Amino acid sequence: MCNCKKFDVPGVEFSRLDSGLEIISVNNKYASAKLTTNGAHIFEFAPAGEKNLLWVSKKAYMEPGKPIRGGVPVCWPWFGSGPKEGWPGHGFVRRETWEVAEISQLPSEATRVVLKLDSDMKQFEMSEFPFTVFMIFTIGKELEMSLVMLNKGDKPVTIGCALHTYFAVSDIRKIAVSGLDKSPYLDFAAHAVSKEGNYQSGDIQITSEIDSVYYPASGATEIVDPGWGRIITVEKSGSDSTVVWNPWIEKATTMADYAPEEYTEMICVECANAKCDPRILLPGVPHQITQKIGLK
Ligand code: TA6
Repeated sequence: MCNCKKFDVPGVEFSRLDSGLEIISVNNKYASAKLTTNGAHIFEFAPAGEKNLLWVSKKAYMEPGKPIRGGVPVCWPWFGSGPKEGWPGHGFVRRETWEVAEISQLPSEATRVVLKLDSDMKQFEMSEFPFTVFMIFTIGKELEMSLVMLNKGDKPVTIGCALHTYFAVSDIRKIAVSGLDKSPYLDFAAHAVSKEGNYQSGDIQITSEIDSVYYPASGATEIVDPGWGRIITVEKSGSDSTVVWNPWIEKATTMADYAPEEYTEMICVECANAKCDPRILLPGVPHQITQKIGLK
């Protein structure tokens, strides 16, 4: 049965792009949002009267089976390079079509969307253990999203993950990211003097490529954007590492789904279990990472 028939919730519509990508559009009194079952990927969240807080490249692939350059890619069950030769970066679930498990209107009139991917659904060649993952979105004045992961196997497994959020900004050269002062970080930028032994001093201001994994970093961050007169707040739980990334122009030219001049328009601030913050999933014991984004 088509999802549109199964979930008749006020303000929720299903559609499909020419590419076949299934889109779930949500409009309620608090905000509008768009997500796709491809990768359980949200790519629009605009509080009422505001612009989209999320950035999407104008060259993004909007096709089933491909990750979308922008919005919030769901990176799981690994962060960064694949554990085996030829396995894609940032895990495989962002390339899979997730099932719509639930859509409902909460008493607050916020909209809840739950998407599910289960290893019983199909044989995932890159899955080394049976699993169920859920993405739970609550679309209200703020966007809350949780990645809930369950190891259905009989032995512990180690995972990495991230909610790889691309935030829209007026100009990368004029913003600041606060909340990571004094945090140690690994520096993966091409120009890094040393990958290790770095400590953040004050707010992050960006004048070249940044590709930093802050750890320990379990607190909230803010993206201060004077150009658009707004401060985006990012609260999180279940995550002790925060990733900050902007490719700058050089790296931007290496990505087919990213127009080089777009580097000024975005900043990634990612709620993660990345690098020094892997998690061990015990059989049958769920772990979740949650982020809540909004405007101050
Ligand atoms: O989160 C930062 C990062 O790991 C960067 O190193 C860069 O690779 C970015 O993710 C984008 O990765 P993707 O696989 O989505 O192109």
